[in-house]
Amino acid sequence: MGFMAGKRALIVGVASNRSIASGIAEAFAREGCEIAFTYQNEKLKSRVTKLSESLGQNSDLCYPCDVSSDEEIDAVFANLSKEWDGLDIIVHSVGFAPREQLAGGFVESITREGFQISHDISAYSLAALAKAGLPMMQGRNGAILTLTYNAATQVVPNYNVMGLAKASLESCVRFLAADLGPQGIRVNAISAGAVKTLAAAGIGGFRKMLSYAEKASPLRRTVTIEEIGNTAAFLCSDLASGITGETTFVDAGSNIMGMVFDED
Ligand code: NAD
Ligand code: 0WE
Repeated sequence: MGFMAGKRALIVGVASNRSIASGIAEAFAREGCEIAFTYQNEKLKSRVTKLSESLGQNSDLCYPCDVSSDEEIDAVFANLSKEWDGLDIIVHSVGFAPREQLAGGFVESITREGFQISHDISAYSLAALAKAGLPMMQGRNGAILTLTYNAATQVVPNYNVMGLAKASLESCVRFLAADLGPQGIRVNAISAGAVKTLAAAGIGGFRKMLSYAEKASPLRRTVTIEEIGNTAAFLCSDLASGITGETTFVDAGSNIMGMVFDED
């Protein structure tokens, strides 16, 4: 029996089979967790329902949810509560800034609108999902998990306003953890190393970033969505019952390095 047997999770953020959320879904299913999914828009619906089916899940439990809409967020839980009498886990694997925010200098690229959109979609949405999902999570050992990136605390060229949004997201994890802890709900983040997903594909110089990680990380490689998924399964299971408000790095050790020398 898997270590998540009897758990029910909602996973937000699958866009393809390379999504970090897909690696998380795979690990959850393997460990015996039942999974409901959301998809951002109709274009992504069939990919999400196919993943759900391939993991042996009930693909009727796939709901549309653009996290910029309170109505769509509320509808997810209204629909899910018709099928499930409770919810143990919410996974938030969503991040977005308008593309032009992620190129060039920080001062040059940042705009009021870019700031607002990136913080709304990438940070506020975690609090919004927690708020709307809370009634279904009462009276169980609940867990909420989000995905962040080290540029929340250390400057990474071109990540720009997304770094500010991830800093806000990580702070949100701590405030949620403190607020929801008395109700038995734990809230954590995984800070993942760079992985080639759809969100990364459009980024100029991303291949260079991956090859830098291969040289500069202690493990001399990048991480896989399977490794992130396994850590997510642990953090959302009762094995991690003493962990909340924490950001756990799954980055092949990259974040510990203060300086890196060229080996050749
Ligand atoms: P991805 O493109 O597969 O996933 C991003 C998801 O965000 C997609 O499913 C997309 O539909 C969703 N999304 C964007 N705007 C949305 C909206 N308005 N409403 C609902 N959903 C929306 O890419 P990914 O790399 O798997 O990203 C998942 C998370 O992991 C993000 O928070 C990202 O910042 C974080 N992360 C990624 C990396 C990396 O290198 N890929 C590293 C660290 C952290
Ligand atoms: O969080 C991310 C990606 C976030 C992201 C990606 C896109 C591409 C498409 C947010 N918004 C958008 N908007 C789009 O239009 N990562 C951690 C991956 C990533 O993105 C970078 C990185 C890394 C690493 C951008 C610049 C520098 C490094």
